[in-house]
Amino acid sequence: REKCDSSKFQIKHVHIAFQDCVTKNEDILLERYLEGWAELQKFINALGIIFGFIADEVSSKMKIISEHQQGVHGREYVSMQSMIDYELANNVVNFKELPSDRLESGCRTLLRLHRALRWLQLFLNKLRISSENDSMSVIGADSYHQSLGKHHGWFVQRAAGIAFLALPTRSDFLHILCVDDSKETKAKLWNAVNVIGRVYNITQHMYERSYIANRV
Ligand code: 1PZ
Repeated sequence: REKCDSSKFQIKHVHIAFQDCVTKNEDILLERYLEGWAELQKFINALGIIFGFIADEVSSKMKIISEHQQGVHGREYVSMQSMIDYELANNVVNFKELPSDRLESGCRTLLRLHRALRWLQLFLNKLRISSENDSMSVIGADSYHQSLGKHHGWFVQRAAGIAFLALPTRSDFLHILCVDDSKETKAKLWNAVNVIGRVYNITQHMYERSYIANRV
């Protein structure tokens, strides 16, 4: 087995990025938020090629947001609130899919990542309270049905179901996470769950205030 080194995934990096993306007045800085996702992608990649379609989906959503950031209205895409305000004021929020030559809105795209973050929060918490013989597939699927799965059609749900079945055993999973089965790990997971939960809640409130949290 390979040793964990700093070039690889570290739960600490996820924690730091999602912690730092929150500003004093409870806005979210998109660049740091995307860095948190970039770190999560390393983890998805470490799980193996079966999870490639999930990594690709995360990449494509991240790419849309960074294209907005690099576009002519890039200044409006510094924080989540500025993005929402700009897109609503200019009537460019879309929730249906667009023709391929047009960029999906930032609000629509971020909502997908936001819902996936809720899955991660539930998942890490279930992992934290799990014990040696618990199945990662069950933990993953249960978290999914309580969150992200509610927003997916049957085809994506089936694909996700297959991905969960391919998750490694709990001890291999902890190894890929670069942690061991200890009290210290449970504390790290608890901290990550809380930081992710905070980002999730702030985002959710921002979307609710703008009446776009329940759009499809
Ligand atoms: C640990 C790895 C297992 C994670 C499994 C989580 C469940 C993943 C199911 C992902 C299916 C991806 C296929 C494409 C789905 C898209 O249809 C939707 C809606 O986007 P639209 O089609 O409306 O443009 N995309 C999403 O919902 C974004 C999902 C991202 C999933 C990321 C989960 C990874 C979490 C981090 C893991 C460390």
